[in-house]
Amino acid sequence: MLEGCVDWPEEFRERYRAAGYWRDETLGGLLRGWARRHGGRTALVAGATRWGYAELDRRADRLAAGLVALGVAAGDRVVVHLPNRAEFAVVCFALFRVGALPVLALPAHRDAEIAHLCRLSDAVAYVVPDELDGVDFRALARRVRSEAPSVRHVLVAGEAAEFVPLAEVDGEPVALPEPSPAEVALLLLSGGTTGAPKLIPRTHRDYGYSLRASAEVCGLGPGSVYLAALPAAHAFPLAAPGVLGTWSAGGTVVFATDPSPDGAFPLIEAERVTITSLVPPLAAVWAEAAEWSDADLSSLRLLQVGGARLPAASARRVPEALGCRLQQVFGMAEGLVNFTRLDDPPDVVATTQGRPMCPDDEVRVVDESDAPLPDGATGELQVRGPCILRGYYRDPVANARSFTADGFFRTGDLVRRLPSGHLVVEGRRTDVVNRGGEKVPVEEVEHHLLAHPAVRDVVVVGVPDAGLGERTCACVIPRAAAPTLAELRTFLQDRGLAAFKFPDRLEVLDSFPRTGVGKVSRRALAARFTEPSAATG
Ligand code: J2J
Repeated sequence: MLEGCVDWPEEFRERYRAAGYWRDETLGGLLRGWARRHGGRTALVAGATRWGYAELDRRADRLAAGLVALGVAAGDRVVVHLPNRAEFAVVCFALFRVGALPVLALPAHRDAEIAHLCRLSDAVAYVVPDELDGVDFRALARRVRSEAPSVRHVLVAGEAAEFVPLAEVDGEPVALPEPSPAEVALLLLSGGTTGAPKLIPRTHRDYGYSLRASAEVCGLGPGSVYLAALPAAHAFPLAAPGVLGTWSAGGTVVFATDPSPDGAFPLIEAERVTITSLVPPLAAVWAEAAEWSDADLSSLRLLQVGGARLPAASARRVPEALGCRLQQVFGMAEGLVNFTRLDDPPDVVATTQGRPMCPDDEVRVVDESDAPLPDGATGELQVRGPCILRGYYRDPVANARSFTADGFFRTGDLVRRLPSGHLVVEGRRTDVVNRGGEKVPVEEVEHHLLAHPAVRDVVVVGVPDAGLGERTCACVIPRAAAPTLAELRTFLQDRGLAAFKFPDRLEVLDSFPRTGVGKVSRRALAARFTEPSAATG
């Protein structure tokens, strides 16, 4: 296995192979099989682009040849920073075939996150669009390159300036050695952990199983049309079952670049979309828009909602407004995915976040000292299974904290398990604010804010928000004159942090409440600011 990764112990590898979860397959090889089986069917619709499976397969081979000619080799890491465009799919599959690993950055990430990812992974290449939402990604690439010397190539989808145009990375397909199915295929970003993004190694065979099983749970088939409304680089729209699961079932993927009703509804109507996945705030916006929109959404069969807790009232209203079924999905890039099932009673779908995808996912709910709790009691969720990582990439310190001695992953989520095995998410233990599905690691934000000259000390906490579930509040002890919220946001923007991490609110304090052992009490601070305040802005 790739250096810096932790493999499953032999006993578990045997078990997962014997049970048929893990197969001798690679992600690049899967596309070959899909192209053989569904060659003429439409795999991908993205803007004016409409490719069949055979076309996607052919393009992946040509790009793989071009990458090899550039010097990209098996085991290399490549930071892929592309929005929902056709190139996203071709780049990923070309890399899978080379045996190089895409590191999937989110479109919202900026200098701070990208430089961190490039350095952490020693990326040899960085793939960007020319521009997106008014941001020049070539300028971003120039800055990142100056901080991450390992990046030898910047590949640009579109106008490349001094860099390499992605369209010219092309060659006659060459025979490449097939990577081992046990090898790491890609590195996903962790959303749920403290501090800067961590990298999650996913192997060909564990990801292959995950997307196939997700597609089965969701009843996908060749008639399924999946709308990728959320960024495809995120684990939920990528493979739960998302883009890859839809292809494993022979269906069609439609890429949206704008997930709002204005962007998505016309695509649903035009392409007869049958399934999509959303975060809760977006689902609420869609439900509201469906009341006045005259777009024909009647093809929609299943709406998956996940990434953050969906309030039960929304869970009842959303499917009715959109005229489809709801499925709650509680997943994590670390591998566990829970789904409510298509035959679960409506009440279970409305009030739980589903049960684990795999029959051999081992789930336990524990108290503060890791002692197992009975069903119905709330505690931390710990999991082990065929798709669940055994260690973050190159992070022994985080690994010592995040895994138990017997290999269970400490999710940091506080849940309650029902006798049926369904889980109800009650909160989080780790310091991440879940801002409507976008995960804000508060320590990372605090670290940046502490560099502001007017900030003596700062704690960022989550406060309840009707729309997002939670939003961030920066509690600042100033040096002299207090900074304004706008100043802090501009400061973080200048430091190249993704905009969703900017604080939504500012509270200026003289001191922080402390716990009995003298640590700042985040809980007491958050409780203090659960009501809106006039002091923002
Ligand atoms: C409450 N909290 C949830 C839910 C995720 C499928 C779906 C989502 C993700 C994802 C994913 C939640 N209710 N329904 O990777 O494959 C919070 C939990 C979790 C963290 C993981 C997938 N669904 N969460 O959101 O890695 O706190 O993955 O630990 O981004 O999101 O975040 P992330």
